[in-house]
Order: sequence, then structure tokens, then C-alpha cells
Amino acid sequence: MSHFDETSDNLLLDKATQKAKPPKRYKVVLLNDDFTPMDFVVEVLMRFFAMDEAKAMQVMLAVHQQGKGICGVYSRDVAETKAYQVNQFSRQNQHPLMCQIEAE
Ligand code: TYC
Repeated sequence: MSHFDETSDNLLLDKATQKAKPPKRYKVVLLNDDFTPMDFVVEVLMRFFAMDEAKAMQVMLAVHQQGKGICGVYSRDVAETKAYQVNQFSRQNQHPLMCQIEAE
């Protein structure tokens, strides 16, 4: 462990080494399809994205009308896990609903 604190450590680094970028964020996106019931999509949005029923209905209708829509934005790990869990839950219930992630 260095005896320098973060501040004095940074003073010893050249400019190129100091380019610490904030971690990338990822959108979790829901895709429209012709078969998944609207009620099921609302259930998914409430269960996995902590939306109340009114918000879930609004997002579901936006996806239905526009073809896709954002459920939330997260770190890569959280986004991947949520998309995976939504797809598992949809398959378990025999619905073709698709959830994917996109770099912000
Ligand atoms: N289009 C579906 C229907 O009419 C509803 C739906 C909405 C499906 C959003 C998927 O991501 C979706 N039953």
C-alpha cells in the first residue's frame, strides 16, 4: 500500500495516465412483437424495473406504438442481468417478448 494519498499520487501521474473515464452506461430496451399480451409486458416492467402500474402502462404503450423503448439505464452488469432475467421470465411464460441492451 502506497503511503501517498490519492491527491499526491495523482500529482505523480502524467496527463495521459489521468484520463479516468466514468464507467459506460447501458440502456435496457424492450422490443415490440405481435403476440405478447399487453398485461404481461406491464407485469414485466413492474416486476423488473420497479415501475408503478401507470408508468408501466405508459412505457408498454410507447413500445407498442414505436417498436422499441427504454426500460432503464444501468451499469453493464446490472443491464445484462435485467435483460437476461426478463428474457428468461418471458420464455418461462411462453411469450416471445425480447429484451436487449444498448450502449448509451
Ligand atoms: N404488441 C403487443 C400486443 O399488441 C403488446 C406489446 C407491447 C408486446 C410491448 C411487446 O414490448 C412489447 N399485444
